[in-house]
Amino acid sequence: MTDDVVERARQALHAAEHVVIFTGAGVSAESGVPTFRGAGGLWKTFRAEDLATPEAFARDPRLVWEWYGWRRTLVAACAPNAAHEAIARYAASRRGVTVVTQNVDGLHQRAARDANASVLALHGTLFGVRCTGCGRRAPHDGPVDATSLGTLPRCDACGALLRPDVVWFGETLDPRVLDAAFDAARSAGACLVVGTSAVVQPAASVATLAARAGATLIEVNAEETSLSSAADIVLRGKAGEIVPRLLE
Ligand code: BV8
Ligand code: ZN
Repeated sequence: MTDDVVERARQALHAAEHVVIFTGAGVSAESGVPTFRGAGGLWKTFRAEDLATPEAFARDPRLVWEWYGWRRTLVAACAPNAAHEAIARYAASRRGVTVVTQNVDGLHQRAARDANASVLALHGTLFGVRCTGCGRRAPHDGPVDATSLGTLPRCDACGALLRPDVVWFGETLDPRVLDAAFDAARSAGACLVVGTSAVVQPAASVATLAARAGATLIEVNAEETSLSSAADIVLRGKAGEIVPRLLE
């Protein structure tokens, strides 16, 4: 990747009145959080059908909680990397920047807390629960005892099982969060897509909607993706190295 391409991307971002930054698991890879697809990805070892669907939870909530508890502990030991930090500083330092993430690891939010910027999390959070009975949501970041059905977390209000506050396959996304992301995409002059294979819908439409609305599409990814051919500028490499060069 030449300085010239980086400069072109910097200029496209600078010229845009509205910028959408759309991220996936690859932005957190250098923090030590496993991605989903590709080498070392979670879906190489685990089946989404067994762990990340409402049917899986109905069948075996203990197994699902065990897996989410493991991921929570893993992510809690990770810290935001140079890409999360550069994105948070950039979003806090200029108007018209919307950060949209598919990640449930909270690392953008942890970086943004220091930089005082907000994040649209399309797929929810590992560090929250939702009641399967009354629908109440609450932060929940402690360890989960998944030794048996009886030890799983339950709702204080109605006694029903609590579930991780993430969006599983076959579930609809929170319409307010999705609409806010789509609105930002439609008005973006530039869309920076970082570390996503862009195969999960409707999330991936953030990038395609922005491109269709005329935004310059900039992809930062270690590998080629389904989006690469549609991108105006492709920056091949690690998010933690490229993103700070683009945004600072
Ligand atoms: C829905 C959250 C409506 C919880 C996740 C066929 C066609 C189109 C769609 C479908 C279809 N069949 C089924 C569907 C729908 C389905 C879907 O899209 N499936 C795909 C897989 C085909 N979508 C849904 O079910 C969605 N809901 O459609 O609702 C509906 C409802 C009912 C009835 C009818 C309709 C809900 C989807 C939500 C799924 N939830 N998980 C959890 O995490 O436990 S998805 C999962 O994938 C992740 O959470 C993540 O958010 C998401 C996206 O993955 P990526 O972030 O892109 O990660 P990935 O590993 O794939 O890629 C990493 C990238 O990083 C790679 O490109 C790699 O090269 C790069 N990289 C690695 N290291 C670095 C790097 N880049 C830079 N630097 C590095 N260092
Ligand atoms: Zn309840």
